[in-house]
Amino acid sequence: MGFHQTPPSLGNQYHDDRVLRSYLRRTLPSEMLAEIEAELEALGALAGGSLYELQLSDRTREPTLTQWDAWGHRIDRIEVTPLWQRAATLASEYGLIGVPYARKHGALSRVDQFARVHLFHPSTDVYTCPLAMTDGATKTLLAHGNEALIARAVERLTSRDPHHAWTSGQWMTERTGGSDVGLSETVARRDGDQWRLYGTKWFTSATTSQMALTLARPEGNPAGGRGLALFFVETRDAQGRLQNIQVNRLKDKLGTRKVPTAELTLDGTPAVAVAALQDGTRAIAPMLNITRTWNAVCATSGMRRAVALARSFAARRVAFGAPLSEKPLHLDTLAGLAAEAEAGFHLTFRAVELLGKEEAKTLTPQEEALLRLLTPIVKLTTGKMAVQVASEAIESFGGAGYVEDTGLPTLLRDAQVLPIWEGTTNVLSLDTLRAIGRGDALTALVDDVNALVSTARDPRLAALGRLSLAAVDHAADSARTHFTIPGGEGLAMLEADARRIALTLGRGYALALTVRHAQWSLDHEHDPRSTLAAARFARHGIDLLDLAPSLDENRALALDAPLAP
Ligand code: MFK
Repeated sequence: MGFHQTPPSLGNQYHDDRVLRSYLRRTLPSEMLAEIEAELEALGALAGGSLYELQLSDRTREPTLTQWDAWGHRIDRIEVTPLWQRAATLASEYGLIGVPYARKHGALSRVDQFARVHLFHPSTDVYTCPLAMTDGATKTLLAHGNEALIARAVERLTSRDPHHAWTSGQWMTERTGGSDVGLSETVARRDGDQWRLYGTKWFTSATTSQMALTLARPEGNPAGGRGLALFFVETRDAQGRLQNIQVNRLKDKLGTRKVPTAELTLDGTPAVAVAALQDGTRAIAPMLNITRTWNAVCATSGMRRAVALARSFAARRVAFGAPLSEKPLHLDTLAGLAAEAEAGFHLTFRAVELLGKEEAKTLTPQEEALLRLLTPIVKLTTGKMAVQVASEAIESFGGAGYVEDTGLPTLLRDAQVLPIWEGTTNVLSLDTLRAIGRGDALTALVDDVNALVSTARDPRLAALGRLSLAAVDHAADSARTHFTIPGGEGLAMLEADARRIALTLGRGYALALTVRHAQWSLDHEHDPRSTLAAARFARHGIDLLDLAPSLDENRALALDAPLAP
């Protein structure tokens, strides 16, 4: 018998997603679920059917950049692949940006939107990148209240008509680096009654967008983030020509190969100030917080896809005399992946719920502090999970997972960007500390964990709830203790522990949310699977702060330097 295997297949990705469906049953009023369910089913059918087939057949195509036409004109035309063209149409038609701004279902409109994104993302090779930025730009324009720009762009950004809709870029990263944005070198100069931008943007995702929000330093402004200002740019003029923008090249990246990420030179690009001519990093923060939420949703839905494919394969692949789905060790591996995916889902959708409440203006002050803290935590926690799950999932296919024409390696490549863009794990751990340092976000988080786990009546869930509370308490105490140590020593210790603190808060909160859902599922669905997910997730480790090294130990090990006696 030769090495012939049956490939994995996907069914309707809404029907098959127990976690999503159970969550929506708990969270949404039944009339709302009945109203949106036809669209979720249709998206689920596409995601597991024709869109998935198109994704597989589109695998080797990549965006192209044509810099010159035959007659010597600089044109810098980027063409995206058929999968992305189809994804753009579907994104508008299914309201992936329109739904939360129409706000038909009040605070739950964000849950509606991100349930759609959860189904859409894994079959569209990261078309969610321009969508995330489009959502972020919409939110940012609305937050700053610049009526002329709102009138010009928001209706297009949120349009459900694919022929009318715009997407937006978010041009932040320069040659000086992506994390320390305050170093940006792009200059804004006045030209009569408008601004013109001069500089190089080193990473600009999805450069085919009709507009972008970007940062530049108005001439004469001081250095640092405070001296930057937030600008609105339309990429093309009324004749369709790029507005003094040159596309130098497309980036040759490890993953997100369908995303046309470019290096741009702006040489007098007309721009409009979105807000005050200073405090640019603060001004763009609403955009960052939206794209970070998208990142978490996409991390979670990518995990769900990896699990779905691995499950399908396990039922078909026979080795050592039986399907993998009958092998205890293989099942143990898949159970671990499913647990991570479920806990990541509940963590992410908690942030989604709070975002919806913020926009419906129904957040309490405690929830406001919680949302600010949760956004970086959710992004960094799920980004790390997504890489581990993708790596383990492709391993579960053996050699087939390492072979390009199965389509499986893309799972890992596209997961690997999630802990990097929109703030690396370390930058977001520091942002977590920034959020902790303001207001009483930690108390809000600990109180919420207390409330969530107090719903657990099942003895196993109650024990898991105590574990979650102990971990979150430990992280909160650790952060507070460092803050109280005088001098620079406490802050240095805090910074060294920042990732452990953030991940312990993230995993602890994810466990509490899964426990709460599991109790509901036991009560209303008589389904123990979320309980099993909570228990398995806990076994992977929640409290990462035990036995944290000292600063001197870290230095010795990291730099291979002698340890001071
Ligand atoms: C599949 C999903 C797709 C996802 C979309 C993908 C698109 C990819 C495109 C990109 O990758 S774009 C590049 C993304 N870049 C980043 O995320 C930057 C990462 N670096 C940071 O986040 C740094 O922390 C930061 C640039 C914000 C540091 O800049 P500064 O100027 O040193 O900030 P500073 O002084 O700490 O903060 C300035 C103000 O902003 C402060 O407020 P005040 O002025 O009132 O004191 C901060 O509190 C506020 N701020 C910073 N981050 C905030 C925030 N406020 C709210 N939320 C935040 N996240």
